[in-house]
Amino acid sequence: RIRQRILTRKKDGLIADLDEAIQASSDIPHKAALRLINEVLLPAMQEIGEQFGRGELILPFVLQSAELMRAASTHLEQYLEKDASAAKGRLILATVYGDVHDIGKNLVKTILSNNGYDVIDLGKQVPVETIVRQAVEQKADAIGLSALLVSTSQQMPLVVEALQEQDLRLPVLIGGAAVNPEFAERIGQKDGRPYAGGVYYCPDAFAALKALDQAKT
Ligand code: B1M
Repeated sequence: RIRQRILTRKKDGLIADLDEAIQASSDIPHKAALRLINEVLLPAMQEIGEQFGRGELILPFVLQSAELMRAASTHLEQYLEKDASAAKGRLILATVYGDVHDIGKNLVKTILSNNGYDVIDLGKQVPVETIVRQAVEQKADAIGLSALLVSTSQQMPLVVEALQEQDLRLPVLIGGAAVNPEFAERIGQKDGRPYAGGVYYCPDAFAALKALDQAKT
């Protein structure tokens, strides 16, 4: 039912259905909420993307489904366990310049914040200079970038270059439909010189958590 609501843009009853699914699940609420995100909401958005790609869906409909997805993940946040230990580190997070896609970024923020990281979310369409300046001013331990368009993913190497030029060594986490491990490897070096902070490709929000834990050790 929840999947159908996302696909057909039926908001009424969505929140009640989410609560019902959590209560009816044999899993604990935290696990049930994660399963809803990973096994229902994300595949539904994937399906929307495929329909849009095939020309079967117009853009305003994609936007409506995206709004439902946002409302659902915001509602599920209350069920996700919070790691109450002292902050493990600070991350500057942004969707790159020219790119308005922020659903994935917001999910990354939710998962990392709930797992002990202090996340400073700069929002979407954020210019390279703002990202680097904020990272310095906020004394960040890492930078997280999201890009869903092939064109806007080209902002990512610019961030790495700017960090390299200032001799900053912050790990850079990248994610979004426009990037892959090869891209991360490519932008992680310039003229054969590897970027000291490292560039980590993250296929999903949990990979971002793993990469941050890994970068700390
Ligand atoms: Co757009 N769009 N869109 N869109 N849109 C895509 C990305 C597209 C693949 C659709 C398609 O053609 N099949 C295509 C890109 C083509 C390309 O470049 N190869 C596309 C296009 C073309 C466009 C426009 C140009 C359309 C137009 O205007 N003609 C336009 C661009 C606007 C712009 O940015 N300048 C546009 C606009 C929009 C909407 C505004 C309508 C809406 C965005 C609403 C919003 O975000 N507030 C939208 C949507 C919803 C999509 C699709 C359908 C879904 C994206 C999404 O939210 N997925 C998308 C199709 C697709 O991706 N399959 C598409 C759910 C989200 C949870 O997944 O963001 O991938 P995702 O995040 C994942 C992982 O990637 C990862 O974790 C998340 C899961 O845990 N992740 C990270 C992401 N960032 C991370 C960062 C990390 C770690 C992991 O560390 C920091």
